[in-house]
Amino acid sequence: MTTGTLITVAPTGAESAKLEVPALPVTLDELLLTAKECEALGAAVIHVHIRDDQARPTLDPGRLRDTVAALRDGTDLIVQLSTGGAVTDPEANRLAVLDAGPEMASCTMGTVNFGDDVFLNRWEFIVDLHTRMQDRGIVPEYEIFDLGHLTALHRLLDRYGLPAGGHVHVDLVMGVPGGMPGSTEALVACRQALRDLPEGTTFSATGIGRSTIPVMLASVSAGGHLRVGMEDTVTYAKGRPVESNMQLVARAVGLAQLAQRPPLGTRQARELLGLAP
Ligand code: KMH
Ligand code: ZN
Repeated sequence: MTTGTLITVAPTGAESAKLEVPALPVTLDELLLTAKECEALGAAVIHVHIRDDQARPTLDPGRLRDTVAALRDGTDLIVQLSTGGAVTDPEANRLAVLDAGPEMASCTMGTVNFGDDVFLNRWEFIVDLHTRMQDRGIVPEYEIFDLGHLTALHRLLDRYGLPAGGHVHVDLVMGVPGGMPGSTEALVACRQALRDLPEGTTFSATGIGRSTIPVMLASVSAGGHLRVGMEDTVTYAKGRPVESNMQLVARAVGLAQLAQRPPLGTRQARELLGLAP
């Protein structure tokens, strides 16, 4: 059993509109302030999507580089750029995210229906992302939207080898309409499947929308870690919009402490994930 809890904050995402969710951090200043406050509360990793001047999702290379630099200068958080982007982003732009030189990047392990859209992740694209990250020493977080994505990860590691740093970390993204449900049963099924992956593989989990709390509870009780944030959850409780990402991180910290697995600091988190100190 892991002794501490890795808390990842995913503050923005690509799906919510600033007009509908005014508390969403969309400018670099808003993102940086959020990052600093979440780090002070106990987050160790930040999963980053950025927006343009109109608050629309973008993968603009210059903005990505500036964002990585600002987060690196202003915090000690592990910066994990999203290569998932928005469902409309072309593969070439998603691959180019790696040029911004983050410590970590996401790598989604398969295609999934995503509400009314399709989040496309072809096998060749996954291989490309994985091997480019190996070449550049970027540590992936494998995003798992369905049980079969873990089978794909097994195949990927078998054929192309371990990621940079040698440690395998996956994030279970549960409760997406079209993906696996955000239930204890589904989390336990994933945890069983993790046994086929290299020894020491770790997992975090996040539940979209109303599966947020059941997934947090299931993950902590199963020895997993936590991802929280307004990318995944904009309602704190029935009828109560989320006020800030900090509110979600504070709740996760409280749960981790209750479970006697307090939040990992950034140094411990780097050690866990196989990142350079
Ligand atoms: N925005 C979703 C289509 C990731 O960041 O890697 C994909 C996503 C996964 O959020
Ligand atoms: Zn994301």
